[in-house]
Amino acid sequence: MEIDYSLYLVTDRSFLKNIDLSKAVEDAISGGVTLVQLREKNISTREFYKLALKIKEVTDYYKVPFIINDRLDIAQAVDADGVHLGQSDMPLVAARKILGRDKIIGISAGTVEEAVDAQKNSADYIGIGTIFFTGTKKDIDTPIGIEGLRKIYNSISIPAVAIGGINEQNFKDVLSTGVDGISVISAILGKNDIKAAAKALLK
Ligand code: TZP
Ligand code: MG
Repeated sequence: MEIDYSLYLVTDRSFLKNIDLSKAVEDAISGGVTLVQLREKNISTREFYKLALKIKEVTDYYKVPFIINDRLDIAQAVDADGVHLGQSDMPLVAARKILGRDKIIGISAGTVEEAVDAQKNSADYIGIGTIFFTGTKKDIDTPIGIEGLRKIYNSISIPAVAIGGINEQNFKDVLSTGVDGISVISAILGKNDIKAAAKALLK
């Protein structure tokens, strides 16, 4: 499967006002989002599973790849296209054994070493970050900035997206590094007009 990483939506229901996640994801896809990751940090396994099935109906309908954050079991149970794993999650080598070659595995990397290691161990793509300070993820040490992004991106040859504090003011600087796409939460889900927000970032 050839993946378009241009505009990668990561979900966070805490941003939504008067709209459920299915509708928000549908609006975002209508605006041009090319990839969707379901990210849930405080939810039971049963609720995560049910929500994943619901969101997958939307991504399947629009033929947009669907990625699950952290949970390989949920990804397998709903037959998602893949998982996204951080440095404290299931190790990539173990995850690959479980999921096989056909599923997408994305890895978060904040250093050259982490990115190179993920590439060596068969990651499909890297999520490079955190680029800028963001209120969305509180456990961030020091943002790596555009120069940090450039250095990491230049150390690998697999696709990569940048994440963390990316918005309509700074995304052009981010893309100037050559990175394959941007990954955002608040710049889309935090806006009243989700479709328009996605559209503005896509162009
Ligand atoms: N990983 C690194 S930063 C981040 C994640 C999930 C949050 C990105 O959210 P936003 O609102 O696009 O800054
Ligand atoms: Mg994780």
